[in-house]
Amino acid sequence: MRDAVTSLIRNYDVTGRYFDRDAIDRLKSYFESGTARVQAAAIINANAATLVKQAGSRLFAELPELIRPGGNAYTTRRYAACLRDMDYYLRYASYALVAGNTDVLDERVLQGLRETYNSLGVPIGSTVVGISILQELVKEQVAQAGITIGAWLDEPFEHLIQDLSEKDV
Ligand SMILES: CCC1=C(C)/C(=C/C2=NC(=C\c3[nH]c(/C=C4\NC(=O)[C@H](C)[C@H]4CC)c(C)c3CCC(=O)O)/C(CCC(=O)O)=C2C)NC1=O
Repeated sequence: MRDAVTSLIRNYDVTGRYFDRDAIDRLKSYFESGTARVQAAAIINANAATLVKQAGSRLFAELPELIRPGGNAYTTRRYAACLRDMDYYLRYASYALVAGNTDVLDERVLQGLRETYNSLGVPIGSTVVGISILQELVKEQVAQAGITIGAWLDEPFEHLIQDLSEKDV
């Protein structure tokens, strides 16, 4: 598992280079957004249960067929599994935010996920909608706390969405 710093070191060490201007700029930007990243993670931690619950309600309001007979989140077991998955996305996104790197998402969340979802008939498009709702709620909450939000806050969510949305070749 890598973070912004270890991944940069790895890239430069492979070719035996000192950090150049580009590397220094990246490091600066990571450290400059550092406090905000940690504050955002703290807000997520403190509100995780509510965020997941709200995102679920909004998702099922937007796509009510999911919780109707024949829908993938129909029955209490599958409804709970869906909210649990949303909770996984939120928790791992908070790790990636602090790490400033999406490696943890690739390693712990996305590996094999599409195959699992496909074999269980979990609709990936609807999952992506759920993740974007989480993203919006997190942004609202973090902005409300007076933290200046930036692309760094979107990054983990966009990464999950992009990876899940990739079409099979
Ligand atoms: C930490 C990394 C990690 C992830 C991401 C993860 C996902 C994950 N979600 C699963 C199931 C599931 N996931 C969903 C999710 C949904 N259904 C919908 O209609 C919605 C669109 C969506 C919620 C947003 C559902 C309903 C199931 C149960 C499917 C079934 O058993 O029929 C399963 C199958 C095993 C199980 O039920 O626990 C896995 C492995 N597990 C992990 O360990």
